[in-house]
Amino acid sequence: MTTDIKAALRAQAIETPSWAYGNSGTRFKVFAQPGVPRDPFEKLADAAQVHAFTGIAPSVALHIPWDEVDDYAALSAHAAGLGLRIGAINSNVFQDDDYRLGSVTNPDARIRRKATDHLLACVDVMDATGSDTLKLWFSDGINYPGQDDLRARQDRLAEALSEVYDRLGEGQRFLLEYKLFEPAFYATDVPDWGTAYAHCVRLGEKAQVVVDTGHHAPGTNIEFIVAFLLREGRLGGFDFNSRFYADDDLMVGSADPFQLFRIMFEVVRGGGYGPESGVAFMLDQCHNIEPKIAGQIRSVMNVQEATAKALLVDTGALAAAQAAGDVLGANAVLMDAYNTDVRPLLAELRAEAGLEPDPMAAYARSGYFERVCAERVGGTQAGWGA
Ligand code: LRH
Ligand code: MN
Repeated sequence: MTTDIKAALRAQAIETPSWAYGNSGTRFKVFAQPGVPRDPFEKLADAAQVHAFTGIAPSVALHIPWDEVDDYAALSAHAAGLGLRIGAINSNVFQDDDYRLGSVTNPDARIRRKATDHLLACVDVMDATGSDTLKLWFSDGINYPGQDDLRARQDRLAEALSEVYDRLGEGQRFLLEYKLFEPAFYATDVPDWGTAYAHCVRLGEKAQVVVDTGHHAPGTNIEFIVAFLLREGRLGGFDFNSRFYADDDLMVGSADPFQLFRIMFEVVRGGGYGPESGVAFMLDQCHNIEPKIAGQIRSVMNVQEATAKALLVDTGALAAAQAAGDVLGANAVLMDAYNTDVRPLLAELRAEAGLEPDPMAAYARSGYFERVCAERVGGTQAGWGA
C-alpha cells in the first residue's frame, strides 16, 4: 500500500504560475515586496526554488504579455537550465481599454479581431516555448440587464474559440476557464462549468475545461463538477487556490483543506491523477501580503498532502460500505483517510528523493530570499500591471 502511494506521489507534478512571484494585490492596493523579480527570467529562478525544495513543481505557467520577451526560445532554454519547463500559456484580453465592453464578445468587430489575434499570438508563444497548453480566461461580461445581447455574445465567443481551435497544432490543446463574476457584475459570458463544457464539446477533443477553485458560487460542490468532467473526458486541469468569500486567490488548501481533499479524491477515483491523465495541476494564486516563494512552497505541499490523503482512501472498504448502503460506514472510510497525518510519509518520501524532509525550513535556511533581496536592486518589479 505505502509503496504504491509513494510511487504515485513521486509522479506528482504541480505547475506554479509566473505571476505568483510578482507583486499582486486588490483594487485597493498592490503591495511591493523586497526581492521581487523584475523579469520572466528572474521569475523562473524563483520557481526553480519551489521545485528544488518540493521536487514536484517542474513547470511554470506564463502569462502574456506579463511574461513577454524578445526571445522565447532563450526563455525556454533558461527554464531548462533551471530544471524546469514552460507550462500553460495564459492569454490576457482583460487589461486593454479596448476591452471595456468585452474582448472576443465585444459588439465592435475590430475589437473582436484584435482580441482573437492576441489569442492566436499566444499559440505562437506555445510553438516557441514548446508548451502544449493554452489557457483561455475571458473577463467578458456585462454589468446591467440589456447592456448587450446575451445570445449574440455567445455567438461571438464561439466564433473566436473556433478560430483558435483551428490554429492549434499537433499535440496542442486549449483549456477554457469559467468564472461566476468579476470584473463583470451582472452576466459573465463564461460563468460556469456547463457553459465552458458546452463550448468545448462543440469544438472537439482539443478543447477542455479548467476548474479554478475560486470561481464558483459559495456552496458549490466543486468535486461533483470534477467527477462529471472527468467522466466526460473534458477535465483539462485546475487553477488551484482557495477562498473564504470570492476569488480571493489565497493559498490552495489554506481556507478549506477538506474541500481540496474531496477534490483530489474525485481526481484519483476518476482516473485524473498521474502523468498520463492529461490533467494539469496548476496553481493560480496571489501572495498579496506573504512572501511569495515560501507561499508557493507551502501551497505545493498543501496539494501534496491532500493527494496523499486521497490516495490513502481504502477504496475496497468504501465500495463495500456504499454497496451495503452503510452511510456512516462509507463516510467514515473517507474521513479516516482525511484525518490521517501524512506529514511523516511525505517527509520520508522527500528524504528518499534526497530532499530535505521539511521544505519550508530548508528554503528558509538556504538564504535564497536574503540573496535576491540584496541582488535585485533597481529595475521595475514585476506585477499585474493592473
Ligand atoms: C482570472 C484568473 C485567470 C488568470 C488570472 C490571473 O481570475 O483566474 O486564470 O488569467 O486569474
Ligand atoms: Mn484562474
